[in-house]
Amino acid sequence: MGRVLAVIIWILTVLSVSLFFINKWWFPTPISAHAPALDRQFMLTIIVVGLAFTAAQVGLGYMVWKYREGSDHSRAIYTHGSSRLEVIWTVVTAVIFIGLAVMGQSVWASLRFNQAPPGSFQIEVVAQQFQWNFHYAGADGVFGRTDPSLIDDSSLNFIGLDEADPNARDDAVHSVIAVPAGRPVELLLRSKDVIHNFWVPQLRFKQDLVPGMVIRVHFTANTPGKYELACAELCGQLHFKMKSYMLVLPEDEHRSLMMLRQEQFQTRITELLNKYKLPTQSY
Ligand SMILES: [Cu+2]
Repeated sequence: MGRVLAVIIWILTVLSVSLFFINKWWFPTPISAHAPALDRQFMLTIIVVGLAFTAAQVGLGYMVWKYREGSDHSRAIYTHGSSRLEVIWTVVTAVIFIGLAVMGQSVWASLRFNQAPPGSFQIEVVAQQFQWNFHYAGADGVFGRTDPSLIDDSSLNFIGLDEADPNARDDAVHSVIAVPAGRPVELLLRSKDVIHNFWVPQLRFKQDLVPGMVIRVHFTANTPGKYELACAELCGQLHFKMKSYMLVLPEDEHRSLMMLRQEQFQTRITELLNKYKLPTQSY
């Protein structure tokens, strides 16, 4: 029985590791400027963790085989262990994992703690159960005033935009996020109710939206197209419906979209959603 268990452990190890080599179920093609660095870091982590996993499972199988019932070694002996060995593997593990964490945080932190580059295109994001609202500043490039007391979902004023403010007249609010290709984008993330999470897998970007906070993040999307946007935080009963699209548009197309007032803006977004197709990817 001990031999069978050892062999099962080894087979499971080989199967688990081979899933990563088949390369069938993997990330979608990245579209953002920071994605290659992030993917490299991810691969490095997977390789290190994969080697540790394989070594541990092969060792486990070996022990099960060697000390199985009925073998020459099956009689248990009492041991205090080896403090030296324990210190060595604890230090080695700590160095590897802290090292990986330190290396990985630089890309992550650069998108969150550094100021967005000058000339970034700003979008205010207001999440709510269970929809996304993206607030665009319009032709003047200035966001109209918003006030929580003006929020009225029944009249479709989801973000509390103050219609009396001259800066608000050319603003547009839509459930689709449209960003210019090749230009840095800064998001100002807010939530009206619970924690939501902005996630576009192709961007390699995921960020919580927390009630009471304005979280600033920035990224550059390089490949024009239509991509799925999901809320990646279980935010309530209809969480699964909290999805939308991100349009990455060539700069001219994006600029002319931003010149449009709310009604034409809506129509144009619908046209663009039909024009661009989701990336085809087999999983
Ligand atoms: Cu949500």
